[in-house]
Amino acid sequence: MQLVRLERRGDVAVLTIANPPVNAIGTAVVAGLASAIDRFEADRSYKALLVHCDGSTFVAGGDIGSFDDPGFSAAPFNATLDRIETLDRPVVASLHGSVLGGGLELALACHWRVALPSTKLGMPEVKLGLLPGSLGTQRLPRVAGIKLALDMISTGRNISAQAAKDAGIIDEVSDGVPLETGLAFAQALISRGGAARRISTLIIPPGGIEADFFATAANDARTKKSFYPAAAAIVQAVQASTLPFKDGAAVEARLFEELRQSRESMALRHLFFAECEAAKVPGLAKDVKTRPITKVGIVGAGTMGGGIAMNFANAGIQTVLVETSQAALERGLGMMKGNYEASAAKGRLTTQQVSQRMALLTGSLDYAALSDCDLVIEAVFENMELKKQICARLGQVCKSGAIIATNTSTLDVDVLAQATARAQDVVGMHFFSPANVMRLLEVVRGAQTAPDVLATVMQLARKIGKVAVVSGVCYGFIGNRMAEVYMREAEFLLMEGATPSQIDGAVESLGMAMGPCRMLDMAGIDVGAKTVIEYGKAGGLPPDPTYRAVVRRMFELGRFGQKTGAGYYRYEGRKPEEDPETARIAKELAGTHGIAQRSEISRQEIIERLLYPLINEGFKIFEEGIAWRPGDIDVVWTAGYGFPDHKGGPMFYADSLGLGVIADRMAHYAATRGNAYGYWTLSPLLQKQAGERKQLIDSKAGTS
Ligand code: T1G
Repeated sequence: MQLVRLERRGDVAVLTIANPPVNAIGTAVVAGLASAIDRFEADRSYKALLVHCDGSTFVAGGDIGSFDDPGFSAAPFNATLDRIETLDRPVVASLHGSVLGGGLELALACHWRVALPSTKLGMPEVKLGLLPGSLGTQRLPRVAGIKLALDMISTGRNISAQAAKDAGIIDEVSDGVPLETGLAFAQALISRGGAARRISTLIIPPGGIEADFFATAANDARTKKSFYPAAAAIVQAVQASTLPFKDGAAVEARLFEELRQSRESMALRHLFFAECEAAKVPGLAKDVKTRPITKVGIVGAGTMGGGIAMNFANAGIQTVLVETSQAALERGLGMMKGNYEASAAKGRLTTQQVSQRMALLTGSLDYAALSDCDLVIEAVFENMELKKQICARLGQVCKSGAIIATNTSTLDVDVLAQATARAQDVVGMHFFSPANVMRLLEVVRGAQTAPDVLATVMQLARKIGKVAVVSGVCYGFIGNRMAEVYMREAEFLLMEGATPSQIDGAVESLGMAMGPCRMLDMAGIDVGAKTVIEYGKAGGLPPDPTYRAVVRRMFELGRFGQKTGAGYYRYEGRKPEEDPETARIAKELAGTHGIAQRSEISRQEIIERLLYPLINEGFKIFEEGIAWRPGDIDVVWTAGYGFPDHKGGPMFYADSLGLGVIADRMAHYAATRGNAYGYWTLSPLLQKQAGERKQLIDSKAGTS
């Protein structure tokens, strides 16, 4: 199929890019553009050139995959943009869909721009650790002003067609078919003798902004986004738009190339594709028929049930919550209303939207209210017996073909599926608290989960704005199973004399959003303790009396974290303060269990003991086929647990550290701390890859 066509429509040459699925600009498209421009230049019978795209969107950016090519260069595309801009007859871009990155840069090199009302425009390169590398940092400020340009490029946010018109980025918003609206605009231009307009010739008026504007922006980038080199580079590149165009272009080119080769950008580009891959279910045909979901039921209107319900109301799906008492039901509905009203107070929702969403949320004390739901999710607290009873009732009450989902965070989905007596309809949907905010959704496929159930839930996840990752059945699935070993070492370190802030500070210095102690204090030490206790009942705990001794002691003492004002930290409101009581508890436990305390525990040791077992567990999860791809594990930990995305997630980070380093340090801790319970035993895959000096990405392990 021809990626770029040039066809005649009267005295307008129509250049069509057809490179599904998003018309990304790669070398072949650039070559097609160049030859189309050659033909347009040679044929003087054309009075104007119209640039548009086939498919669902105008160009949505440069081909991200091509940025890893050693020989990549933005120069050919940039030279083509210069040719377009210097054409001596008017060039019109007709825009639709998501006009992003290189797509918007292509549009800005044209002389005129018309867009459908639903068009979104943006420069999201910063989300990939990059900056616009095809003159976007030079043209956008010239046409939209420095401030809006810097805001759009620094945040990567999209703007609407109307906002783009108001800002002078596009010339007209008109509904219809992009080809026809573009042709109409071009023909009108020809008949009124419209000229070519070249943004690169515009001069940014000096003095148009505060004298310290860029200095402030640069300082903000350096202090608030210190893990993201693109933030400061973007300020420099946009500031260079105040120079002559060619000089600014040279600054942009240098900075783009530096960022393209940065570890941070490689990590973020890896995550972009990992998120796309995570949505795919190996072996499942793309066109498998999904089950319609028009009404959802939630059992339990507590923190999780209410948060889960809000996701569906936000997507316009009717949702009924079932509780055991009117008081609990009203508490749940009231909490949701309060959340919406808080969003409205911040201007994120209108009062009308609050009412619309609340109208979609109803409550009942009777399971019969679930009988017409297409999907029912149980979201009661983590107790296997209770969940089995509820699943058995749902197996009876839910209509034929309804999907039954459990929000369990660690329990065996297959056991719950059996309890329903319709295991083929059952799947795990593990939301992360707060469920209406956290993007991650672990979709747990049971042994008998029907393929169309999996496909339906994966499709529904996108609709409610979640990043879904499929997990097999094991204790804690992907995220919590890895978090378990991470918390294990955190608590050993506490008993050995490290403080919560030393432990949290160590991993937060790498970019973790929140260290283990603050994380569990927020999620609730009682929640953490109960999962450990349940796991013990299921026979899953190592026969190690010191295992998670701290969280169990905290639970006994009623120190549940933020919710009780004390946990690993003491809380004045939400602010964590070191609590001498925690050190006393840890010291007492150390004494009970004969654990030697140390006054000095290095930051490096804390980082290694927290992250290397976590990575090792990720290797096991991959080689056992619990996760289909290492990237799935990276998505879980960056979208659900605050692992730094500029490090690409734990598995990408392992490869960048070097598997040999991890293997050596695991062996060191096995030797110095003892390995009676296998805490430091390497996964066979990690052992193999490290031994062969290979990376994880070189392995073909795991099962599809
Ligand atoms: N390059 C390569 N592949 C891309 C791509 C891109 N820019 N955008 C999407 N895809 C693939 C994606 O991997 C998936 O593939 C399929 O398209 C559908 O994507 C030069 C340097 C456009 C809003 O960052 O935000 O331009 O899995 O499932 O939900 O200076 O894709 O099907 O095989 O996400 O409808 C800037 C990234 C690049 C836009 C559509 N542009 N893409 O969402 O589909 S850098 C971006 C998106 C740049 C210039 C700089 C979204 C979308 P597969 P999808 P969607």
